[in-house]
Parts: sequence; C-alpha cells; structure tokens
Amino acid sequence: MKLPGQKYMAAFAGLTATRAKTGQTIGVVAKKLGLVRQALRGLSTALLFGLCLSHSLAQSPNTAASGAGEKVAAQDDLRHTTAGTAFRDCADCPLVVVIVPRPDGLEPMRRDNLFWNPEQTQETIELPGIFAIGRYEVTRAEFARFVKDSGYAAPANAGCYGWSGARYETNALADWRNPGFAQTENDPVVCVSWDDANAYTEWLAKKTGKSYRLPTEVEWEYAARAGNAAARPWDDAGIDACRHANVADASTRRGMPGTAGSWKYHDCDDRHAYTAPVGSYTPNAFGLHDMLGNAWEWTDTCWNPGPAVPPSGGTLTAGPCEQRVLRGGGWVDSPAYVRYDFRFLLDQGDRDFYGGFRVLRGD
Ligand SMILES: [Ca+2]
Repeated sequence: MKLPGQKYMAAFAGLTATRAKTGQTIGVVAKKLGLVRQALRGLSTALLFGLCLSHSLAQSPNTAASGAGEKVAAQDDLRHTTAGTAFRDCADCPLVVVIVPRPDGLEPMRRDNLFWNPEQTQETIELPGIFAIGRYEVTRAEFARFVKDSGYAAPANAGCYGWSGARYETNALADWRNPGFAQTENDPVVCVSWDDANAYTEWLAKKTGKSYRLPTEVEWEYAARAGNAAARPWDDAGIDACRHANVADASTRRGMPGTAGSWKYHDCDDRHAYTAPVGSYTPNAFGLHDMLGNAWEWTDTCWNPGPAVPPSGGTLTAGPCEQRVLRGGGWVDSPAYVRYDFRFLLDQGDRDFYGGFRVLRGD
C-alpha cells in the first residue's frame, strides 16, 4: 500500500528495529474477575505463541454465532444474554453481537507488534468485561440516519485525506458523502473523524438509553481475534486474504489509478478496488465481519507516547487524547498492515478515505 498518512512516514521507517525489540519481553496481566493469570516477563515471543496454541481460545458459544441468534428486541442486561446473541436496540441501530471475554482468551492478545512505541517492552492488558460490538462497520446509510436525525454537521472545510491518483493529499471537497469514489449505502462510512464517530455513538446512546461508545483497542482486538492467536486468518503469502477481507489486491491494481508500481498488493482478487459493502467476506469465529480490511476502525483508546495501557491496567481513554488508535487495516493496505495487532494512529480530527468505525454497546 501507500502508507496511510504520509505525515507518519518517519515513524514507520523504524519498524524493523522496533519489532525486534518488542519481541523480547512481554507481560500480560488480567485484572478483572480477581484474576492475575501470570506474568510473562522474560518469555520469548516464540514461547508465548506456544502457550497461545495450548489453550482452547475461542468462546465456544460465540463460535457458532455467525448468522444465529439475532434478536431485534433490545437487551437490557448483557449479563443475562447468551454469548453470540446478535440484537439491535432500535430498528435503525447497528446489529451488535454479545462477546463474553474469557480469562483464557487473553493469551492471543500478545503484543509483539507495537510499531509505534520503540521503547515498549512490557504490556499490561485488562480483560474486558462483557460487551456487544457491531457485527459490521457502520454503514453510510446508518451514518446518514444519524446526520438527518441529529442535525450533526461536520466542521466546515474539513476535507478528506486520500489518494489523488498520484499521491496522498487532502481533497478539500471530499467528505463522508463523497469520499472521492463510488460507494453503496451498505459500504462502510469513511472520511469520518474520531469526533464524528464518537458523536454517532453519543447520539445512539441518547436515542436508546443504552451505553454506546467506540471500542477500546483491547476490546477491539479481543473481538477481532475471536480466539485466533495468529497475526491474521490467512497465511503470510496472503493468497487466501481475499476470502476474508477487502484489502489492497488485484482489483486495486486494476481499478485505482496511479497505484501500480508504487503500492504493494495481496496476491489475490477480492473484487473491490475501493470499499466493499459490509459483510461481503467470511466472518470471524464470533460472527463479526470486516474486522480486518475494508475501513480502518477508530478506537476509543488515546495514543500516548507511553505504554498502550497504563501499568495499573485499564485502557487509556482520557488524558492527552489528540491522537487515537485505529485498528484492523484497510482496503488500501498491503499484508504488513492488515493484522490483528497492528496499531495505527491519527489525529482525532483527521478524516481519511480509509477511516471508519464500528460501535460498542456496553452492559
Ligand atoms: Ca480490495
């Protein structure tokens, strides 16, 4: 791909050295449920990976979640809802799937790919509580209903950052309605900032009386992996990627002007040069679609120069939050960036033609 956000090119330049360093020492601590599983300081990445494979990682109720158990009625208390249940809190609300994190599902959340923090050698991860997360990325149609109902207006002269046909640059005329390429109403909304995405969740919370927000990156990664300890659900060659995700591929090479020769592609054809309608590809074991590929997804997590989560546990959603973490890779991305553990960041006011989101519904 062309790296998203050329302003961060310098940070990407040190990836190789960073990766080698962060693989040396990793600590994982589960705090909720009174559980401190283990301190893994000093274990090599290879050993940690071995531990991952020794457990049954996926929540068994969720492994059969795809297409099953959908309920239209709102769920008042997620704790009384079966894992894998899919429901909506209102007719226009996003379909969400109940996730019940298990302590032994923590192991896949290893951190050996903290590209953005060369000094990171230890990670503390808090087991998320029960939550429900969007089965799909928020679509243009869903975002349009929010805009119409709330009167929300993006700030003037915002523009959107994207590929001009020769380079990445801001298109002052682009916005979520016209990101610079054709979309269906079921494509993920893009050219939305973190502020826009957060406003959508606040509107949804007010509309339903339920707890809606963006997922933290820990919640996102737990949901995305669905028990998969590998980097992605296809092999590193990427030949099978197009069955699972909309990524930079043969369709991109054919259909996006000016990319051939400078972008790197997956060696397959997912049939979409730009975004794809949500749910076009195989879901993960929790029944969630497009966790990898299609739109990059904003999380609630602040990017800070320190650890991704504070040593005391928890997730950084307060403090210096000018920049936010995005996850999942996008339709513009080469194999290096489409993986469960790759962390990307943007200024929270940035709008990019690969940037969208999905919602989290708390208990
Ligand atoms: Ca594609």
